[in-house]
Amino acid sequence: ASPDSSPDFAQVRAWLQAAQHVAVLTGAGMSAESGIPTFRDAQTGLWARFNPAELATEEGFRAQPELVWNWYAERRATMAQVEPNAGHYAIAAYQQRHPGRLTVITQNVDGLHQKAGSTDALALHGNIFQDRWLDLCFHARHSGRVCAPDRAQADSPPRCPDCGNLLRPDVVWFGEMLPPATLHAAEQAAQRCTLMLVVGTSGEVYPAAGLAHQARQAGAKVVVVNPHDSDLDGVAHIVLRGTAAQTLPALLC
Ligand code: BJW
Repeated sequence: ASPDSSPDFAQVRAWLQAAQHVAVLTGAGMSAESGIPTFRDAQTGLWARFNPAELATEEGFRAQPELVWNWYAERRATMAQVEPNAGHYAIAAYQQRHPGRLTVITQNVDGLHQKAGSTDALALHGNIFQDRWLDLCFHARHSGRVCAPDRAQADSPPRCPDCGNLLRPDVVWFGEMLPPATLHAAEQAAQRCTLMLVVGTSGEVYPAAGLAHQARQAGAKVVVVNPHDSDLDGVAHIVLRGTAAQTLPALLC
């Protein structure tokens, strides 16, 4: 039988129809069918081939800025070429049909929800297409002007020509705080939603995964959409075993 005809699927459709507010928490699996690799899938995940301590921490960047900068430049180039999939579009279309009813909370840095039309997506782990200073820029602080980074060296992070400060990708690495206002808005959405869909995340990374626990504790129905087991299956009332691009269009139509 097709998953759309299962009783579980019908139950989730009924919850969606009755929902006053829906939160959708997404992870890397949301963008897998757009062609972006996940982090922790066994064969294809980035952490199967690359070391997160080296590439996704501030210490790693300070130790090998060129290596980390180039790894992000490659991923940025891949992400700039891909398109949202049917799952991203289904969420955005639902938001258009029901203004104010659905909040997207994403761990993804790829901007695909935004590209699909979900303009107010809460990006918990930042945006790979933006950079920021690694340290408070001495030059910018003293001149009162925004410093123009020197981008002459294509293979290394742009530097402040005066104080040597480096640009880094504006993403959240391990051990770093999430952007406080974004996390606060996500926590509010988790606590006020009556239904949370948890799509394409292993649920291994906190505080993002904690939002599903918060939603459940506040009384929301929690539904996991994932083709494989995840750490948040136990938090869910219903687990739909399917992919984002297949399941969400049928669910949110
Ligand atoms: C499909 C599919 C399809 C496949 N359809 N599904 C012990 C030691 C050290 C640290 C900690 C610790 N315990 C807790 C911590 C904290 C740490 C953490 O949680 N670590 C755990 C891993 C143990 N968290 C942090 O450090 C966070 N910050 C923090 O806690 O700050 C506290 C603080 C307070 C005060 C001062 C300072 C700090 C920050 C976490 C940042 C995570 N960053 C990354 C990189 C972002 C930039 C980049 O892209 O490079 O974020 S790591 C990576 O993991 C990325 C993701 O957003 C995040 C989550 O991964 P996600 O999205 O769940 O992907 P996967 O691959 O894990 O799962 C994919 C899923 O999709 C799978 O389930 C598949 O089955 C499924 N799937 N195809 C639907 N088609």
